Amino acid sequence: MWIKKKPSWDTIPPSEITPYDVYLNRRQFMAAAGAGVAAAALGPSAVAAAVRRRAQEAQVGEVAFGEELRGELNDYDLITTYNNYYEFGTRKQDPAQNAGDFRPEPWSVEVSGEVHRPGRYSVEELVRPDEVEDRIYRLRCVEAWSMVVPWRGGAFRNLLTRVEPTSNAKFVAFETVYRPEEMPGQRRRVLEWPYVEGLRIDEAANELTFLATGLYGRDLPNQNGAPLRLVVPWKYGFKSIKSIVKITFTEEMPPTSWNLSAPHEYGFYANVNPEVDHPRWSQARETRLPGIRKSPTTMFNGYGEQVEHMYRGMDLTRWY
Ligand SMILES: Nc1nc2c(c(=O)[nH]1)N[C@H]1C(S)=C(S)[C@@H](COP(=O)(O)O)O[C@H]1N2
Ligand SMILES: [Mo]
Repeated sequence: MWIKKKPSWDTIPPSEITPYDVYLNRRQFMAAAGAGVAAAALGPSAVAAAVRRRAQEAQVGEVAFGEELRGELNDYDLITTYNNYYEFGTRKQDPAQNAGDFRPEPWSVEVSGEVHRPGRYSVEELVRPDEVEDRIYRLRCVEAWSMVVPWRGGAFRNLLTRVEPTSNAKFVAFETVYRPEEMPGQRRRVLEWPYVEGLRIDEAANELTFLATGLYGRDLPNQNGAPLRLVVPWKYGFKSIKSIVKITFTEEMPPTSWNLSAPHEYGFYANVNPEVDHPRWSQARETRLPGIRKSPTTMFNGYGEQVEHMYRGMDLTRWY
C-alpha cells in the first residue's frame, strides 16, 4: 500500500531500512544499552516491552480519527495473534498460525448489483492511495472482549461516490473469498462458506465506516483480513468482514453469516448495546484485552454521536 504522506518519524534513509522485527530488536538493543540505571531498575523485559510499545506507536502517525484512544492502543502482537477468522480455525491463535499460505495478491473485488459503475476493482481503486488515513477505533467482539486498533485504510463513503449506487440500492452485501485450499477452516462446515455480511446503505455511507488495508501503518496481516476488510466500529466485531472479494448493492436486506448460523442469537444490525444481552451471556460489560477485569460496555461502542441518528424510531431492543 502507498501511504498518504511521509510521517515525521520516518527519517531512516532507504539504505538503512530493515525488516520491522529486526528494526524493533535493534531499537530495543539500543535503548537497553543506553537506558543505564532505569534499565537496571526495571529489568530487561520491562524495558524491552516499553521500547517496543513506543516503537509500535511510532508506526501510527497523525490519526484522522480517534486520537483520544492513542494511549489505549493494544500491542501489534496481541492484535495479530488473538483473532477471530474462522476460515483459518476457531481458536484465537489459529488464524496467525494457519494463514501463512494465504495469498492476498493479486486481488480484485467484484462490485455489482444496483450500482452505476459495476466492475472489477483493484484494492488501490477502492482505497485510493491519496485517500489513505490512519484511524484508531475500539473493536468490541460479541464475545465480550475488546481491543483498540490503529487501522490504515479509506472511508467507505469515498468508494460509494466512485461506484455510484442507484436509487434502488438500500443495502450493501459483502462476501469473503472462498479458497478452501488456502483456508483450512473452510474445509469444515463451521459456518456456511463463504462468510457474508451486510450494511444498510446509510450505515455504509456513515463517516465511520472504513475499509482497512493495514494496521499499525503496515499492510494488513493475513489473519486480520488481508488485503481488504471492513471496519464498522459501533457494531459487534463479526460485522467487520475480512478479505472481501464481492460488494453487491441490493434492494433487499442481504443474508449475514452469523444470523444464518444462529438467528435467535445474532441480528442483522448487531449494534453494540449494553442493554440487550446475548441469549447466553450479558453484554453489559466487556474485558479490555490484555486485562482480565471487566469494564462497562457503552451504547454503540462509544460512537453514538456519529451513528445514533440512523436508528431513531427503531426498536433497538429487538434489533440488537
Ligand atoms: N471472513 C471473516 N470475517 C470476520 C470473521 C470471520 O470469522 N471470518 N470474524 C469476525 C469477528 S467475530 C471479529 S471479532 C473480527 C475480528 O477481527 P480481528 O481478528 O482483526 O481482531 O473479525 C470479524 N470478521
Ligand atoms: Mo467477534
